Amino acid sequence: MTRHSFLGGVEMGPVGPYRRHPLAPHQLIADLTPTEDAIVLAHLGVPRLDAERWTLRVDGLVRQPRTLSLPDLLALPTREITSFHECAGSPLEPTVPQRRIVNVVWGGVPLRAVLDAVGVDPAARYVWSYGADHGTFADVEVDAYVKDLPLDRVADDILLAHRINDRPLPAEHGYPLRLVVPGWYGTNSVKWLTRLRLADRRAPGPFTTRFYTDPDPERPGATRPVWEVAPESVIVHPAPDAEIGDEVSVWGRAWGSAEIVDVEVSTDGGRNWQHADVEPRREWSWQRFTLPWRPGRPGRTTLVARARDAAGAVQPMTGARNAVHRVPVTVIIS
Ligand SMILES: Nc1nc2c(c(=O)[nH]1)N[C@H]1C(S)=C(S)[C@@H](COP(=O)(O)O)O[C@H]1N2
Ligand SMILES: [Mo]
Repeated sequence: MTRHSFLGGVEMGPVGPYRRHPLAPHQLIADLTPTEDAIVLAHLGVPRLDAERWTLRVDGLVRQPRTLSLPDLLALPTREITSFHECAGSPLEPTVPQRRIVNVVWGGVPLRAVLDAVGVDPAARYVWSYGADHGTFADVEVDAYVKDLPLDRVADDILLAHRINDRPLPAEHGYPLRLVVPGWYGTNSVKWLTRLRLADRRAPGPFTTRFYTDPDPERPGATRPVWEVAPESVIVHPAPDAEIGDEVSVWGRAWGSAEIVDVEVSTDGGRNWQHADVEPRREWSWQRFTLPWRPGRPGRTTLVARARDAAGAVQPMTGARNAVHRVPVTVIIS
């Protein structure tokens, strides 16, 4: 990989006070997650960037390479996108569900506008995105966090975001500018962007070739990148170990790259299933599902939810990052 030298020595800081536990599923009460409750993931630490010195370089297979300042970018038309934002979990344990999920409003410049301004060469097929952060992850030396994105995914919803929930990005979320790829796992939304490079192939480097690659179910022995979010759901209410009376409204959140068209809820640990009511998707927002439940008999039981997306994919019961969420409860009937 080419050395990432144009920024000079970027100072890296710890994740600091922002290294906190994500909200548990039963805490996902707000439709829009406040920024102070949003997940923060940083493999290499948090670079503290000086916006006055910061620039975004756009080069590679383009007609007119450009270097943009923050005022240049802020002068372009912006748009807002509400989207779920989920971490794929540790790339070292890719099948362990973490359920680090929030729903936020991003504000920024559509990537498309910047690509149109530089003129993309017809030979280009990918956008490589470089973060300013560097360091060591899992014993691998990293010059810069780099991810790639196929050009055919670049629609108007992909943002060079400078705002989250109506405020400038805090350092932890990528100040001054980050990529946001709505509907894809968070790992693809490169923070602290310094460079976009158009290329005719996928990016080399540990975060595209070694980490964040899954076995490809359609091609035995091959891998595929951790891009699209598999269908998933969590039960928000009732909370784990709640005591349930005669009637309760079981509800939760469901999301995925493809719209969720069905959520089934089991109130007996996964033996029998009932269709919940699922609200349609707005933009890339998570979708609420609801099932009224009148428990028939008292005692301990486990609630389970499983989502199905428009492409027909269903959440697996175990063994995957999007495996079903289970909530043990006690039914008390007087
Ligand atoms: N430059 C850079 N971008 C990054 C990362 C990183 O370590 N470095 N982590 C990624 C991961 S794994 C996730 S889940 C999201 C998290 O974004 P957030 O911290 O703003 O919630 O950022 C992604 N972008
Ligand atoms: Mo992540």
